Amino acid sequence: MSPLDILIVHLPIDYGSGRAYGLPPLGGLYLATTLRDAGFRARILDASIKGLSLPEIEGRVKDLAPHLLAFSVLTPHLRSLKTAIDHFNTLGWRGRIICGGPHFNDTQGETLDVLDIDFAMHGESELSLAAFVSAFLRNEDMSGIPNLIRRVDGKVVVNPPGAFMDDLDKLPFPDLSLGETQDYEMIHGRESRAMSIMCSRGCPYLCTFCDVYSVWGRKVRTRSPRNVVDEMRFHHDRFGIREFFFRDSVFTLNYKWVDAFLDELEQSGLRVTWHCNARVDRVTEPMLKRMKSLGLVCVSFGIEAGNEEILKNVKKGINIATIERMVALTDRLGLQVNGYFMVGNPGETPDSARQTLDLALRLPATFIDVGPTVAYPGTEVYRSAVEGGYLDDRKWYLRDESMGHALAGVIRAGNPGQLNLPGFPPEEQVAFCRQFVRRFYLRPQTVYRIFFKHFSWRVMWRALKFLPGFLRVVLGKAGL
Ligand code: B12
Ligand code: SF4
Repeated sequence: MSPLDILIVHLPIDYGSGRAYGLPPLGGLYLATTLRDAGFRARILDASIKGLSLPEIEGRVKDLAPHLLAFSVLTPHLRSLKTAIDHFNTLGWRGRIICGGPHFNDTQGETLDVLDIDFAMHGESELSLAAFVSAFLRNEDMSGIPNLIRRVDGKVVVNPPGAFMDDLDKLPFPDLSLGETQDYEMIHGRESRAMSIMCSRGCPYLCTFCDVYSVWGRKVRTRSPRNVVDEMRFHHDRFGIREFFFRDSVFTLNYKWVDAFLDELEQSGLRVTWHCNARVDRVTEPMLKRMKSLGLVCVSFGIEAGNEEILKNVKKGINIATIERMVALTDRLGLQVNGYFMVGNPGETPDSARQTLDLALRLPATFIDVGPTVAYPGTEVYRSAVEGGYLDDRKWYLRDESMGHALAGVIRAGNPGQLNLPGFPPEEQVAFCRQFVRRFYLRPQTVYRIFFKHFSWRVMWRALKFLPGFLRVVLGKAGL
């Protein structure tokens, strides 16, 4: 086999953690597919979903022998990224390394100072990475490549960003066959295989903890409904995928677009199951009903807090009455609700956190996802945490220690980027999150909702496999 031009790797946060449930990483897939279409030999290795160990990753890299190794990086991956880079450098790895992803959008050149790599990229990268790979392989000048971060004479130079792509229909359909990626499934999915999909990039809202704008900006760009349904058909026909999760920040943002999409989906005759993210103030009864009639099974709402003051502090733009009304409506229409909650935003106290838990217990939600607020660099919460002195170390993300993260929605460990709030320190926030998960899931209503109200053998089987690990984490026997 001839060597690859580039291998794009999504690293695990913890090496050797074993296979997890989850969906394909769209970042790496879009990049690899764009590069393939531009004539390069590109592949993707999702070491995150497989929870590979470093020697296993090394083995795959040696087999594929790419000229370029590309890592897709969220802030919590910095520790495993540094370990990987040191490892490959120690091995005398002769290829070059480039990194990109949300972390580099926030910190741009800074991280190059602590990582022994030559290249990184910030921002939307499909076109700029293709330009880079071409220049790299031909040994051409790189000064004009948008978004590139590199060293010139030992100094880090950040090239200016390129314009966002305005016609997202020009993106290729992310091609799963560029990885060993045929076995993705959601823990609460109805089918044996599922795919992530995105119809838009950008979000106009201002939630202070959110890092989405650093990659995509506030202006929303949207694919045409026909193009999205064509993509669904592509995954369906080529890989037998019948379940999709729309990862858009707010799938229901534009009511006209949603209508046009549903028209296309109806006309296509595709029989699929799907999930989406939405805001409680951007859904209506007729819309939810029609979405359900065309395969929607679960809506994930960003609820965040059960205290009006905290909702205001994070600029969420919703109130508790709307949350209660719309979650009840969604449930009444026979859809499942997944609620995203946070603990430890500015102003949070143990009392306000308890109000959030009370709200979660009151709502007819089937699933929740709760974690402590982490001040990702680039977000407003980061800036206010630095100003308010809530971060013990403003460069916490460069610290060589465990980055806590959620394990399938269950908080496993603390994170040095949590806010050290008066009267509510990070360890208590983590302990509270565990209690939150325990109180929500280990009660008859939730068991009924998950297993009996929407009965599925697949969900039952996955839950049984997942149960021992889940109990170990929520009962505090693993992680900390
Ligand atoms: C889907 C999603 C997930 C899924 C991932 C499933 C999967 N396999 O993809 C799940 C639920 C598992 C997840 C988990 C987490 N996520 Co998440 N997630 C998202 C979400 C909603 C969409 C990601 C996506 O698919 N984007 C679409 C693709 C096309 O964009 P992209 O990946 O950014 O890639 C583009 C560029 O970044 C760049 N790029 C990316 N990789 C590379 C690599 C190279 C070499 C180059 C040059 C460029 C480049 O080019 C790409 C194309 O333009 C984003 C928010 C958002 N709207 O982006 C948050 C987001 C990425 N997640 C975030 C976080 C914090 C997490 C968690 C840490 C949360 C937690 N506490 O547990 C975990 C980490 C899990 C892990 N093990 O890595 C943050 C990241 C913040 C940061 N600075 O790191 C985001 C931005 C949301 C937020 N909170 O603001 N997440
Ligand atoms: S949390 Fe959701 S609604 Fe708020 S800014 Fe981020 S993506 Fe937009």
